[in-house]
Amino acid sequence: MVVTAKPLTAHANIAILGAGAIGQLMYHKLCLTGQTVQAEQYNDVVLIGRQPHTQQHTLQFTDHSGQTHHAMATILSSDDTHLVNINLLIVCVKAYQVENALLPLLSKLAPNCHIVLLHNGLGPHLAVSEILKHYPSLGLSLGTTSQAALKISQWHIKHTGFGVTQLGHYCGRPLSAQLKHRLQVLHRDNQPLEWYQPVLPILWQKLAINAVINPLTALNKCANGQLAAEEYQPQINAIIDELVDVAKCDGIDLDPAQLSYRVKQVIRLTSANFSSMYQDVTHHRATEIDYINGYICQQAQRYHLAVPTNQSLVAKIDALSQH
Ligand code: KPL
Repeated sequence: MVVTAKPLTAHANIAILGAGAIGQLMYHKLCLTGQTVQAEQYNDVVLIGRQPHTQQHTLQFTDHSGQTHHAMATILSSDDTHLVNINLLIVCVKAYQVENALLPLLSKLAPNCHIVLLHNGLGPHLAVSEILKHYPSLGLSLGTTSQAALKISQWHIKHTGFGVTQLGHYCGRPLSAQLKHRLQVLHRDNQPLEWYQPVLPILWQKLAINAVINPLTALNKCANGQLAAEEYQPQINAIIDELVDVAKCDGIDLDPAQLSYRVKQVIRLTSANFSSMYQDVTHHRATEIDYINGYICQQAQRYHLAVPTNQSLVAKIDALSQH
C-alpha cells in the first residue's frame, strides 16, 4: 500500500518529532498504513528528523502478521518554514533528547500548536512546562505507550509490541476536540487509547514499571520474563516502596500492592522482550536511567528522602554504560 506524501496544507497537520522506531510506528498508525480494513487514508502527517534539508523517504512497516507495507513520508528539517502549519506535535525522541530537540522548534510551530511528550521516564515535562509559560497559546499533554517497534533498518520498522497508549493534558491550551478526534485512529485493533485527568499518576505507574524492568534486565543481561524469578522480588519491592514514598511527597498516591501486581503483569506480558535499557547498554547507547530511577532520586532529594535501592541502580547503570 503506498500513501503519496503531499505538501502540508493549512489545516490539521501533525508532526512527529523523532524518526526512531516509536516515531515511525506513530507515523504508520496515524496514517493508517498497514491497515487491512477499508479505511480513510490520512496524509496530514510528517516526521521531523535531524537532517539539514527536508526529504521524502519510502518507509516500510512490517505488521504483526509479517506483511510489509510502504508509505512515502515527508521528513521535515527543523528549519522548514512549513513547521508553521503544525498544530499537533508528538515528541517521540528519548527523554534525554527532548529539550534539545523541542525547544528550538517552539517559536516555529503554529501559534496554537499542541505538544504531546511520549517517552519513557519523567522529568522533561518540568523544563518544557516552564518554557511554555512564554508561549501561552501552546498546550502540553503527556503520555506513554506500551506499543513497541524494532528498527530493521533506518526506514523500516517491525511492530513488535501491542498495548495501551495513555494520554492526558498537563498545561496550557487544551487539545482541541478536532485533534482529539483525529488521535482516535490510534485506538484500533484492540490497542486502546485512554485519556486521563490528571495524567501524572498514570505516568508514575509507568515509571514504576520502567524503574523495575529496565535497570534489572540491563544489569542481569536478561529478557523481561526472567525477572519473574523469586530471587528478584526483594529488590523489586524495595524499588517500588521507595518510588511510592517519593510520589506521595509529589502529591501522587499510589498503592504498592497494585503497582507490584501491575509490574508482574508487564513482566509476564513482555516476557520475551529485551527492555529498551538492556538494548541501549548492549549497543553502547546513552540510557534513560536519569529519567527513570534517576528521576526518583532527584525528587527524593527535594523531599529529603532516602532511596538507596534506586540510587544504587543509577550508579550501577552509569558504571556499566562507561565500560
Ligand atoms: O517500556 C519498556 C521498555 O523496555 O522501555 C518495557 C515496558 C519495560 C517493555 O520492555
